[in-house]
Amino acid sequence: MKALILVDLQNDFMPGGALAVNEGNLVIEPANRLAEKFELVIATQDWHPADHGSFASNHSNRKPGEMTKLDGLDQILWPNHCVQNTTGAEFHPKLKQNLITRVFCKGTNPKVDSYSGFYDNQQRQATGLGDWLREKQVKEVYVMGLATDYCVKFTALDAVSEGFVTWLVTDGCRGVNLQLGDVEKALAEIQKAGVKLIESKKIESAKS
Ligand code: VGL
Ligand code: ZN
Repeated sequence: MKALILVDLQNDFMPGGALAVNEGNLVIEPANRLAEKFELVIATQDWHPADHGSFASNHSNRKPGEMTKLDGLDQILWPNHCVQNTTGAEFHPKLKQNLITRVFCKGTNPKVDSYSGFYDNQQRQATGLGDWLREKQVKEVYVMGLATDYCVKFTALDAVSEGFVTWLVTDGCRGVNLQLGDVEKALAEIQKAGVKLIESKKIESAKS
């Protein structure tokens, strides 16, 4: 069994959003196209409480982009984003949500950030995604979404280390690039870990 994992296709990561990813909106079209082809479609949803420790606004005199420590772990400070039950946390209005089998929320613990759809950044708390995929006999996952250099990267890395054959859908991802070259670095790192890259069109032609 194969599954498609759509990472954080939420308003706050779209152009004009609180943590806007350049061209983030352009991945909705491939997401909808591929979702039609997969029996199992998972969406991850960044779902922070307002007092989340990754928000610069929750630390005195700190700005987004600066570093801090959260529970001993290096943490980039972000603008407030994907706050639970706000419009910014909702999926892009054009995403065909009826094709989504299950949503897994992450980032709910205010004391630790969670980039991966599988675990928090301390690797302590599982979201349930790994067990759910195993229960469904999934052996292979296709990962795409936002952002390439954060949540997509860590979701793909955890997928490989959990033993899934893991593909990254190249045209289905866009990155933050806080530093120039971050996206390229992320792609190199995940390929080194065993993730394979593929274009959405290739998946469609193989599957139909
Ligand atoms: C993300 C930074 C903070 C992401 C989420 O979805 O890549 N990045 N929270
Ligand atoms: Zn977040």
